[in-house]
Amino acid sequence: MMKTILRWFPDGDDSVTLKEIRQIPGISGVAACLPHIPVGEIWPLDRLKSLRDEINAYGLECEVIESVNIHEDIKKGLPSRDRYIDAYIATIRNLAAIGVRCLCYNFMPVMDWIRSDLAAPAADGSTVMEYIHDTVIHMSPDQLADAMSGKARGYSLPGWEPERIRLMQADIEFYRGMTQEDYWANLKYFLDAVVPAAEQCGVALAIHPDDPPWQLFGLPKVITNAENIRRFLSLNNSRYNGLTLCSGSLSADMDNDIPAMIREFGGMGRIHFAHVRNIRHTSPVDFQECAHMSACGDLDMFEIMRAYHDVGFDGYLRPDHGRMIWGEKARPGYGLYDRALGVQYLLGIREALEKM
Ligand SMILES: [Mn+2]
Repeated sequence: MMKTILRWFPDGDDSVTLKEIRQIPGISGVAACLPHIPVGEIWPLDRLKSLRDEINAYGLECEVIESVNIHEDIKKGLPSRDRYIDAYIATIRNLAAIGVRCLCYNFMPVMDWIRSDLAAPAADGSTVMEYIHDTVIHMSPDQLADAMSGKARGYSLPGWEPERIRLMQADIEFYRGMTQEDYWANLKYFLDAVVPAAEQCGVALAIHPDDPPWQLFGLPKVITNAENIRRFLSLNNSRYNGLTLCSGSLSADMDNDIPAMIREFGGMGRIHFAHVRNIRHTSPVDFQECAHMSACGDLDMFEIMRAYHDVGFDGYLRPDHGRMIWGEKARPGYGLYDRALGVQYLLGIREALEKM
C-alpha cells in the first residue's frame, strides 16, 4: 500500500508545523531528518526516539528519513572511509530501532543539488527555484554557495552546510584526479558494506538522483539516466539497494522518460520513494520549477501516477518542491501552500486511477 508523506524539518528549522501537515488530507507521515548532526557521526538513538515521538504525537508516522548524508571520504575512497561506513551502518540500525523503513540519500560529490536562483520570479507572481546553466558554470564555489544560501531565509539548506562550502574548492581539485570509473567503484564499495546491514534490519536504501543530472565543474555524476540507474542497481542486486525516483531532478535532462523509468525500475520493486514534481524548461539546459499540475510544466503527471499505479508501487510518495505563493515565508521549495495543493492534485489522480 503506497503511503503519501511530506518532507519536514525538526528543531524549529521549518516554518511548516506538524499541526499544519496533519490537516492536509491523505498524509500519513513525514520524511524527517536530524539536520544538525555533523556528517559522518552516528545519529543518536535518544534523539531519534524523541523525533519519532514528536511526529507520532500529531498522528503522523516517521517511517522515512531524508537524508543521512554520506561523508566525502567515502565518495573519495579514502582509507578513512571504513570508519564512516561503520558509523553509517550504526545510524541505519538506530533508524530501524525507531521504526524507519526507508532511507533517502544521495551520492553527489562536493555539492548537493544546484540552482542559480532560489527565488526567481515566475509569470504568475510567485517565486520559484530556477536553474540557468550558463550562470551556474560561470560561478565560483563562493558565488554558488552565496546563491544557494543567500535566499534560504535563515533556514539550513540540506546539502549546503557551511562546513561543506568551506572545503568546496579543495574538493573540486581532488576529484579532477579521479575517473568516473573510480567513482563507481567507491559507490559499489559503500553499497556492498552497507546494503547487507540495511537488509538485515529492514531499512530500504533509496538513492536520490543527481540534480541536475549532468556533469558540472568536472565532478563525477552517476545517477543521471536509465542506463546509469541500471548499472547502479546491478552493483548490488539486493532489493534494499533501491531508488528515490525524483521526477523533477531526472527530467531536467529532456532525454529522460520518467514514466518509462518508473515502469522499468518500479516493476523490479526497486523504487522505494517517489518524489513527484514538475518543471518547465526554458531551454534544453535551463528550467524553472513550477506547480505540480501537468498543464504548468513539461511533465505529464497523469502518466507518472499511472506508471506508479500500474507497477503496484507500495513505497512512499511525496510532493516535491513547490512555488512560494500567497505571501508565505518558508524554506525555498518547502512552503506549506503549494505542496499542499500539489499533493491534493496527485491524490486526486490516484483516486481516479484506482476507480477507473
Ligand atoms: Mn527530489
